[in-house]
Amino acid sequence: MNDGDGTLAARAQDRRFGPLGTALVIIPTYNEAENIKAIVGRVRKAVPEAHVLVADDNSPDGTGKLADELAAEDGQVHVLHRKGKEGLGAAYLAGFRWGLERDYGVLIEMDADGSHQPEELPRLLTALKGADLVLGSRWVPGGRVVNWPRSREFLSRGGSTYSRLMLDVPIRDVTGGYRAFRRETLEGLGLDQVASQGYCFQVDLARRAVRAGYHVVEVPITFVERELGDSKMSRDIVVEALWRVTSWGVGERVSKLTGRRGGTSR
Ligand SMILES: Nc1nc2c(ncn2[C@@H]2O[C@H](COP(=O)(O)OP(=O)(O)OP(=O)(O)O)[C@@H](O)[C@H]2O)c(=O)[nH]1
Ligand SMILES: [Mg+2]
Repeated sequence: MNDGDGTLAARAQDRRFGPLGTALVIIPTYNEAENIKAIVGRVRKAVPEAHVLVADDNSPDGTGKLADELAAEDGQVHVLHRKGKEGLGAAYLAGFRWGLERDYGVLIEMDADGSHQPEELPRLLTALKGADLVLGSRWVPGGRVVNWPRSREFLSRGGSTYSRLMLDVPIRDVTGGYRAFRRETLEGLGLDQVASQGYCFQVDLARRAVRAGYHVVEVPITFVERELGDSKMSRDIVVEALWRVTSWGVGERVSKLTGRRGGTSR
């Protein structure tokens, strides 16, 4: 027997996965006043038993206050107010910590701008019954993007392919941010060592999950480009992703050559 994908998949099939427990949908926000009410309403309708946590970085447009209004009306909606803009990765880490301190069995990542459709969440949760981590994927058969310019698709596909080859992770959409984690998976990833902020935050978590031997499953999604509000995508985010992925990849190759163990360094 080899140690390749086939063997890992067979091992996962033999494994028993426990019940899922209550899900917490974490939605990081920075200036999403135009989107927040609609997205929370859609999540509550699509998966009524799930809770929602809005992790807001003190958005100048008052997103946090709108989220407070939603929370006042609905006991399953919660708000984590953070002091200022620190990036998507830091907001998710704070949201994960909040959820892990409580009794949630599943922690979900979802953007506020409607790109990740809450109506697809039941499919992700069904897949998680037989997995440790489920990734909503644009780049597996059946997955697609709606209303993206060619340039953006090129960047995203290229970024995923580069990361997959550089880091040797068998994942088609490694930068995507629509994901469902079992609590135990997050607990096993070493979140305290995660320093990544933007897109590479997602790459970092995915490679940690693969390295740790978790069963990661990609489920096709239809990703819809935001219609309202402004993108927080920036050149800095792309540059951070590029240099971190490159340095992880080079670091791992050097470790292999020198016989030392690599994998989760910053
Ligand atoms: N709390 C917090 N949320 C953030 C921050 N940066 C981005 N977000 C949120 O993270 C999610 C993804 O950001 P987007 O601006 O949509 O990034 P994107 O999807 O790559 O860009 P678009 O395709 O233009 O939408 C959204 O819900 C943002 O509000 C941040 O610094 N702090
Ligand atoms: Mg977006």
